[in-house]
Amino acid sequence: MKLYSYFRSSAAYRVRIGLNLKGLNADVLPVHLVKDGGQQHAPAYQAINPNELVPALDDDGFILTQSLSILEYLDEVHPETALLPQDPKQRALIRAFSQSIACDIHPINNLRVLQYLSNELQISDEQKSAWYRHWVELGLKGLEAQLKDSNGKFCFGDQATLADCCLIPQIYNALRFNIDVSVYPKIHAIYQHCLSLAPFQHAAPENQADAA
Ligand SMILES: N[C@@H](CCC(=O)N[C@@H](CS)C(=O)NCC(=O)O)C(=O)O
Repeated sequence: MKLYSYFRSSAAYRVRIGLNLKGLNADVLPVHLVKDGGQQHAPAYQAINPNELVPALDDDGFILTQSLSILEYLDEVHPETALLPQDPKQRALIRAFSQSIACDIHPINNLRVLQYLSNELQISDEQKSAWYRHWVELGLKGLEAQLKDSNGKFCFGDQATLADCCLIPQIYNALRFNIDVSVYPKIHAIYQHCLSLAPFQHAAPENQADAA
């Protein structure tokens, strides 16, 4: 298996966590999102992901994009250490939580959106930070509320799931933008716990070969 990744990409970070939780090995192929005008825009990479985004998984010639699809595919093909439980209601809640991050919070704060705000709309760095903080803080408030019945070590119980694969990279990103995550006590505790575990540590941006 090959994973097209960028060390700081939170979507690729989700997949790296999932692979590690399952004990699966993948060759990580770096796609630098800034260098050379963004290697995700190079024709060779466009042939892999026409959306010009990381991650992409190549499983023996089967190419798949979208981090949540990749994680669910891995979960179906390699069911050991399941990322989704059997119970339909729990599965649905975990998917809803994961999609709150991957569909609602992340896309409007993605690199190309922030670049458009700066380069095309010419907003200042201060305004750009205000944009990021506004949408992320609103999103985290909603996530904390979704965890109101959660009392385990992870988002949904005492086993890591798809939700944790999505939450940890989003919090890592929020901290890079100096957002105080301690005001979200459940999220904060889950983040601290996950950081102490090898599958999460090995997936962290600073531990990637392409980390600057
Ligand atoms: N919905 C996609 C999002 C992928 C995505 O936005 N990746 C970002 C990095 S986290 C990217 O490649 N950005 C490049 C750009 O904005 O040009 C997924 O979950 O895989």
